[in-house]
Amino acid sequence: MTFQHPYLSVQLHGEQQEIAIVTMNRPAKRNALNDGLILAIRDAFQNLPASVRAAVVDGEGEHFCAGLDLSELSERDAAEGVFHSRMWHAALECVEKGTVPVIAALHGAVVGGGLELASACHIRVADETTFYALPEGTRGIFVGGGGAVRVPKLIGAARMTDMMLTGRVYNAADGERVGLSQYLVPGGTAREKAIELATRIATNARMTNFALMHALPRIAEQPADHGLFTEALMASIAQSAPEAKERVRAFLEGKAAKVKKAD
Ligand code: 1HE
Repeated sequence: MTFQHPYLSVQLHGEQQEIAIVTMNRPAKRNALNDGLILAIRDAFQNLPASVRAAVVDGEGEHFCAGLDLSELSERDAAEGVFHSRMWHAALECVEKGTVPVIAALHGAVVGGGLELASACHIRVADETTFYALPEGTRGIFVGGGGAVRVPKLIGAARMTDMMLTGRVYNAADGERVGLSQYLVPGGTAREKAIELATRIATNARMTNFALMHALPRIAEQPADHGLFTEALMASIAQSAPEAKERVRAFLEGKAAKVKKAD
């Protein structure tokens, strides 16, 4: 355990302690994100130990996360609401644009702010019990944790509009079909699969992981000509790292794994 918080734990995993497992631990409230918990997520990602190369986020209990803690919503005026949303933005930015790739291990409810948190991660692994919703629409509010930006990038604005206008709930299989998750695994195995992926990601060259986290999303938002220019710069920086040269040499000398046919 590297991080002390009543509702959040960070455990290190792997031979070199290269995986951080960040677990929301407020199951009695379905891991509802109160201010303390969202700030703890920010602090955890800002202070990952130097050994960490990939992280997993999951939730204790029957559900990944029930979203914003609605019991804290009632007393906020408009200005406080803006600052509260900006606080979420800053916290989830630490997940998305931090130091290491983050994999969300999903089960049960992934709703509202829980889906916003999952969307800030780089890969989502869902087990068969997972379901997704944006109940903000029916609660008379709006997304405020970056969902308006990140969820349409996964599933398109039309599907998000439908989820919020109609309260539509996606099950795990349909969630994978539309792009909410990249992996669908048997019930109870999302964490295990996420750790397996994180372990593999942790062996990548650091500059490649950096490029995927920091260059790729920015290139996606640039005009094509700018994107191609940024890509050329990033490619050149990545390939000039000694680690990249070693990896390519190892392949040419027959010492590195080939790409295998998919199962
Ligand atoms: C909560 C919350 C919460 C549960 N805030 N307390 N999110 C929502 O609108 C989803 C609201 N939650 C639910 O629909 C359900 O709780 C679940 C489908 C997630 C889980 O159902 P279940 O039957 O397993 O649990 P439960 O009995 O509903 O809840 C257990 C306890 O957790 C109960 O408290 P208790 O004191 O009566 O035991 C619930 O009140 C409490 N609880 N969810 C506060 N969300 C940055 S903007 C983001 C905007 C949003 O995220 S809006 C969407 C909010």
